[in-house]
Amino acid sequence: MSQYHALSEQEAVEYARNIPNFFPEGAEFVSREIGDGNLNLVFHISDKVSGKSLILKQALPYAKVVGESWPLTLDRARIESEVLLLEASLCPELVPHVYTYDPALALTVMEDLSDHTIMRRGLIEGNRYPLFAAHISHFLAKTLFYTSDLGLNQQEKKLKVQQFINPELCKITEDLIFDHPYWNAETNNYNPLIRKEVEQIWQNDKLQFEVAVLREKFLTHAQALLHGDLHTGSVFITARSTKVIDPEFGFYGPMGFDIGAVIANLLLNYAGQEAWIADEKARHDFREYLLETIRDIWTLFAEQFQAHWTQDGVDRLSKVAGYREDYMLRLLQDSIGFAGSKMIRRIIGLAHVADIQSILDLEARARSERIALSIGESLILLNRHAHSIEEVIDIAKGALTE
Ligand code: SR1
Ligand code: MG
Repeated sequence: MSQYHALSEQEAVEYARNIPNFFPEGAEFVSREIGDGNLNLVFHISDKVSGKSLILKQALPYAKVVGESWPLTLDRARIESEVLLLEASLCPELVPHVYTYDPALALTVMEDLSDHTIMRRGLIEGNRYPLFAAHISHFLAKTLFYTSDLGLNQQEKKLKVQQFINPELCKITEDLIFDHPYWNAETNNYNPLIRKEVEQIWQNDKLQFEVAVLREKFLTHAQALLHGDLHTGSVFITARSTKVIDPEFGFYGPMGFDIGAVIANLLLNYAGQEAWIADEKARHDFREYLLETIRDIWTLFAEQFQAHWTQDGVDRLSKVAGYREDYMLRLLQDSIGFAGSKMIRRIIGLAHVADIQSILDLEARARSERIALSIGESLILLNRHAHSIEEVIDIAKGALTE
């Protein structure tokens, strides 16, 4: 890593110019640093003449959201590029194409998806994505089944656990999702108008117990290769296409963590719509669309995951009577619990989501935050007792009437 330094825009252009067989001779480059995430530099490089373009994504040796005082491993760039390649072997149409990875600069060269929109932004604007449920359930079923002990030889799986060991990024999740939001931690960042609700969460022993159980699963349950940060900011989307990006938090963990992340982020948007859609009927309809999407995601995921199980299950014991049904129920319960914890962290913890944070009026924002906290809390308390995705829908509807 001795060659490593953060690229300037000019250096990014020079780097792109030297990528073999991509840009033609005489290219006229335009470069923009477009990284708006918490951790990395992202350069969009295009050639005005040919119209060709690509993305250079470079990991910084610290968390950009906090600054140089929070050092962070560059190995996450390797993890991200290797997860993307593995995902591409399972569902190539759902991830960006990786052209090359440069370990010395912790830099990945990948397909430009600027004809897509970041899904979080699209949802805030009230756009609907009718194919998303089909696409994301396909992504989840494929990536989770075929990297687990169900779909992969168990010795091979253990080597993958080793390949994707990601302690530093997991530590961020362990702290920011499962620990800090539940006490008066310095990293927390919440709207002063919801202080009462936040303190109630800090004093809720039943809730804290469930969070401890979820955290234990996150720490110990190496079930499948996860994306690890599958929120709607990690999805590029159009009406016809879905691309899952940014798997730098990838590691072997509990499957429900990825499924729960998708559900949580749709519900955070559901809560934020309090402020975005003024007309009551239109707001109700959009929220119904979000709930329908959640129902479809779980139903389609469960169908496809079980079809993979029946067709490609490698483990004799996975055919034991009742095991598959029991596994699917535990998966649903985990997904619900993780969804709840992912909602609460976005309201109380360090990193928020634009669906709610960009509501400028603090009173209006607090209304959305209370809805999100109420749903998150109910999902966590429900998790180990849940039997159906319908219970999630009922909780979300109920939170509007409190
Ligand atoms: C310090 S990183 C904060 C958050 O950004 C990422 O997207 C993850 O969700 C992480 O928890
Ligand atoms: Mg990210």
